[in-house]
Amino acid sequence: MQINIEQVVLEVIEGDITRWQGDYIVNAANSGLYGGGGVDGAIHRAGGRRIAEECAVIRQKQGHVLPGDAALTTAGSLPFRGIIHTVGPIWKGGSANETAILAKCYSTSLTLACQQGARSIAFPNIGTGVYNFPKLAAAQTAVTSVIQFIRESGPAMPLKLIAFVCFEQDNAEIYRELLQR
Ligand code: AR6
Repeated sequence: MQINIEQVVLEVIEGDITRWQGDYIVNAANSGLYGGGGVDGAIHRAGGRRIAEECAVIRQKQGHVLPGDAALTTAGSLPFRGIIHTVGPIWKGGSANETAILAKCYSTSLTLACQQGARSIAFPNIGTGVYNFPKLAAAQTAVTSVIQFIRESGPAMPLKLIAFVCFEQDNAEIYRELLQR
């Protein structure tokens, strides 16, 4: 399912983000960039140990990545131009700035992608697995943040395709419904 916002295609896909085709994929990482379960585990497994080695270099150079921030590595053996590792908020009931942090994950990742001249990027449903962010609220934040970024960036923005890759069917349905509105 696709919609257009000011020359940019927003797409909802169901599946494994490591199988997507495009320039950059976003990883839902932890602050230490240590790898883990969920989409993080899938990306590290599929891309090989070079990704973990690059994450270790980032950790040594700049310390932990704060929630809402992002760091860039190559994609190892995956066929992407790179991987943007962003750190979502751990859900603590909603009063710990979780929504603003999640929105920042999307805008920071998009900024980083644009700096690289990316034409396409795919996001997983950041925060909605191990970190427990409620799915509907997370999708609303993701869509709002991405649309706001597109509107603020204007036509010079290199990104032409932004995909929401949903591993779970219920998330895909939530995104389809939100984008149809
Ligand atoms: N492709 C796309 N989405 C996926 C895939 C995949 N291959 N596998 C899982 N998902 P999570 P978080 C979905 O837990 O909540 C890690 O251990 C999954 O169904 O991966 O931000 C990190 O190291 C869910 O909808 O990320 C951190 O410690 C979404 O990805 C922590 O988990 C996010 O779930 C981050 O937790």
